[in-house]
Amino acid sequence: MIHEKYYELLKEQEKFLNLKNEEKDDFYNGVYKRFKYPALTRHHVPLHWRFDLNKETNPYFMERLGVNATFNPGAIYLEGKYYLVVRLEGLDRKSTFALAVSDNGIDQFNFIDTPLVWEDIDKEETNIYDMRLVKHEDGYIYGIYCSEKKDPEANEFDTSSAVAQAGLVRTKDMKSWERLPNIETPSPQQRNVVLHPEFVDGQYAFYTRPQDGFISTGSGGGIAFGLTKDVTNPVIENEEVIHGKKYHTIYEVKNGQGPAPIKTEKGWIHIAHGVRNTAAGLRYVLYTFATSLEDPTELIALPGGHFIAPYDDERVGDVSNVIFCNGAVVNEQNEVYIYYASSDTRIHVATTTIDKLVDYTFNTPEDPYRSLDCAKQRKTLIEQNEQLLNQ
Ligand code: M1P
Repeated sequence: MIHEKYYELLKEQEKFLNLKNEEKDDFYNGVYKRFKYPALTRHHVPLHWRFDLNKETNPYFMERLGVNATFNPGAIYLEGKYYLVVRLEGLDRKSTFALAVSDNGIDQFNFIDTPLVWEDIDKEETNIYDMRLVKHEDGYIYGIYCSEKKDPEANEFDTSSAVAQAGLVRTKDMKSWERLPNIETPSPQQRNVVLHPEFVDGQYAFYTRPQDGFISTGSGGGIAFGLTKDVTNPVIENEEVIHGKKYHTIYEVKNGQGPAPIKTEKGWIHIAHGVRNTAAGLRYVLYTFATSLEDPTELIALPGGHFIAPYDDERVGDVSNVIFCNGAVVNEQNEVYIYYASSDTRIHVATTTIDKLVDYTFNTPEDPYRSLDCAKQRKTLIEQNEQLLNQ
């Protein structure tokens, strides 16, 4: 028999799930729109994913498998619908992947089926997270994610050190997933590995992030590029850094590719995250850059500063002061939906268009890297505007 509390909570949740999202009216930058409410939170998770509904086995209607957070989703636009593969973190800290879908991409996301599972090829793999979904020209949809295990080299008292590698799965229908071997690279650790959607020189191309520590990138860091002939045995022999970390920038400590780059007439537009240190800990923001259509390792535009940073309530969460993005989609109207998570807790959407993203990426001034040069840069803008205003 189903517990009566279920129907009471379900009614409330249905009201919440039907809420319409609205553009934030106190934010304007001309680049993208922000929305009043997060697009997806842990409150979207179906009740029957969290509670045992049976009154006999759960007389107090206790939450048996709670959800701590829903964040860092991979995204894909298929047949007019917006799909997210959400990082769904249980109360036990383990992340799983769960599929949610919406008709309009900004609200009413519904979780469907059950959390994703596939062949378990590595019993040491403990945590999985941050999937990038990429529709490749070979016809498959690939999911590249972080596959984490306890560091086998750690001493017996060290129960925190971990090794991160790039896990790889693929599907054609978003239902059955084929697990491929982890991607091998010359680096001891990898996170933020992303597949380029097209073949490059007849090979599969990946963005990687060489790192020799789990949190700190150590001697590695930067967004790198590497090729492999065989995606079913993915070995990348060379990683070439195409955008590195740099002193006194928003990517001073580390950076990482976000979703797969978006192809435009002017170049591949990348959304990436940059990390800097502060007295309050690491600060994660998003930035964009462009690479050449002829040579995807050639950087051709790099706006200065951040593209999206934590704003208002987004600043606070499980890991505060973090904006992270591993999912963005483009629909038939060339509208771009950027799914970003705030503070490792909930998912938001920002919307823009291809034209605006190109304008932003190619026409925003570069970071002059020195304060006095920044002052001169702003002085020039002010003087040009004053001339115009005084005409
Ligand atoms: O906590 C912030 C982010 O930290 C990691 O990102 P990076 O590898 O660039 O440091 C990831 O664990 C990410 O999931 C998380 O949001």
